[in-house]
Amino acid sequence: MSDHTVAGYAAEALASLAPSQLEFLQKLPKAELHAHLNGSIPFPVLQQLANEFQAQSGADALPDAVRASLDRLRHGVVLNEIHDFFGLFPAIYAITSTPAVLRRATRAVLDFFLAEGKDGHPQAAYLELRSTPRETPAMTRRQYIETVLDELEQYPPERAALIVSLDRRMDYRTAAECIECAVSLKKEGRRVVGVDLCGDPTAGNMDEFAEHFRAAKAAGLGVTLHIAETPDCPSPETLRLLSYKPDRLGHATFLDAAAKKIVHTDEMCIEICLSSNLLCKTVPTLDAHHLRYYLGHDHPVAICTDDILPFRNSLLGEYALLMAPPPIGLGLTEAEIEKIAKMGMESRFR
Ligand code: 6MZ
Repeated sequence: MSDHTVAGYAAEALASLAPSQLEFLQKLPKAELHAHLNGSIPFPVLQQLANEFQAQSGADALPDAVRASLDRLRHGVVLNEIHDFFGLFPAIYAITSTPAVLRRATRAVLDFFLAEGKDGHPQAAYLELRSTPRETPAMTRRQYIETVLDELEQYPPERAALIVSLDRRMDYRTAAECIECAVSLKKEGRRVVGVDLCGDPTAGNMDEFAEHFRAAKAAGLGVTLHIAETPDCPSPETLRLLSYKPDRLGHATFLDAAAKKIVHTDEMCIEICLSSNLLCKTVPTLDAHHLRYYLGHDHPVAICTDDILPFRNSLLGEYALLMAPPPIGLGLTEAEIEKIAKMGMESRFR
């Protein structure tokens, strides 16, 4: 498993399964709890949106840097390390910057996860989609969230809900505005169920975020935090984030013993993104993945995709990694996988 660029891990695992194993995974009700909207747009849809953008705004409307990132996404992203990954988003954001385009991108992501596939089953029985509200010349942050919700609420409540993400680089006022929007929209009966902390794992001052997560919890919103995603995430900061009492944690790859103790005591569900961690090279091999540790401790986990656009994976593919025989996958039994899928469903915010 040394030369994987995109899709390799999950695709190889899917290809190694017997038809009956594949059918078992397809039928299994699965929850997708960790998918970033702008990282989950199927590439052909993003390409179509980029073409339309150019047709409307002129051939030179997209800067060279944006075109270069689109080329990387088209050919399959090879990452040397996780910081390479964040540089892809300005290109995607240049395209999804109006309510009309954001709406179409959202619809494509929802369809990817929730519409019935060729096999007669959706990727996910339930999707908690997350996104960072962006202010652009064409929309306010509140309009951004409303646009996503307008599409998401086309699906019944038991199928889809929204998590509002705070980017670690946000200043205090911007993060406060996002939380206020999330809380007020929830009060209005809109389908916002939680808040998230994401972005470059080494950016920002996390002390400043305490109040935001307190306000979110007070309003009854679930809290999930990307935490200890890279080895250079300082331990005091990790403990500080855990003191905000999140319900779930994204990645949690580099928790030390003190942090693990809190995570176990408070039964915080770990959102596991196998392909993402392997492709971003924060985990060297599947065998070394921290999922093994959590399964060994009977600790709640949820299997998730993170960003299907750069990683070219799928929820079915991530489950195939659980089932495929080693070294392609973890070789878990159907009973074990069924239990994992159930943990994911039980860790929903609604
Ligand atoms: C941390 C990530 C991420 O919010 O604009 N994002 N943050 N770690 C990851 N793992 C590899 N993957 C995605 O979706 C894109 C944004 O999600 C965050 C990044 O901040 C990225 O800009 P939205 O819909």
